[in-house]
Amino acid sequence: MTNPDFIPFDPFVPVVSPEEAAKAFHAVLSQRRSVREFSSKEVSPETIDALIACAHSAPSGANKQPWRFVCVQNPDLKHAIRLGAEEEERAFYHERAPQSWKDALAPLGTDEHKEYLEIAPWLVVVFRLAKDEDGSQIYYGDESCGIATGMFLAAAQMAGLATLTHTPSPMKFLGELLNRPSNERPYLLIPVGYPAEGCEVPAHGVARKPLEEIRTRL
Ligand code: IYR
Repeated sequence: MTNPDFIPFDPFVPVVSPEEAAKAFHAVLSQRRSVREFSSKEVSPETIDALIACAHSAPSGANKQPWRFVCVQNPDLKHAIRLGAEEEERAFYHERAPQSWKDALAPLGTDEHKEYLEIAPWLVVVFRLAKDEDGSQIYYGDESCGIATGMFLAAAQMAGLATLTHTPSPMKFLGELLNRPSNERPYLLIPVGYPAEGCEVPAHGVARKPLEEIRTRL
């Protein structure tokens, strides 16, 4: 018997073959790079909303949709976020990070200075629900937020926008600065905008391990 709570599924059908469709998508995604030099060129709030709608289409454990996106455009708030992040990063680079981690980061040329947090037109801060608003449990919150965030990044790439997945650690200051409820945990800070003119990215980041190394066919 048909379940009355179910509706017919309306699958998306690409106009080209599955292989062609996937390769076309890969052609777009393969040009994505994490960017640390942003232009201050504006991006409309409607554009950011469209990216969030893409992220919000993600699957989640028990359809709990345990993500919240806080979109910061206000210069004073961006300044405060920069100061908070730089404080954490200073401690990271000068006290907390083991030498092996700093060595691994050396090719990126990163340090505690994060001026891009004020230059990018938007800082999209992703929060993960630790408990649902009604106090009920969240299932696979990390996985769900990871998938949604990946879809956000892919959508930004599709829109010709640059992003950075920034994780100042610990990120507790973000919940405080942005006045978030106690059931939310900061998950990721994503500056979104256009790359600065003449923006450079680490050469080594283009290289991907061969597919054969990361894929097993059985
Ligand atoms: N959060 C620091 C350090 C850092 C860590 C990783 I793992 C990176 O891939 C890049 C940076 C920073 O943003 O500088």
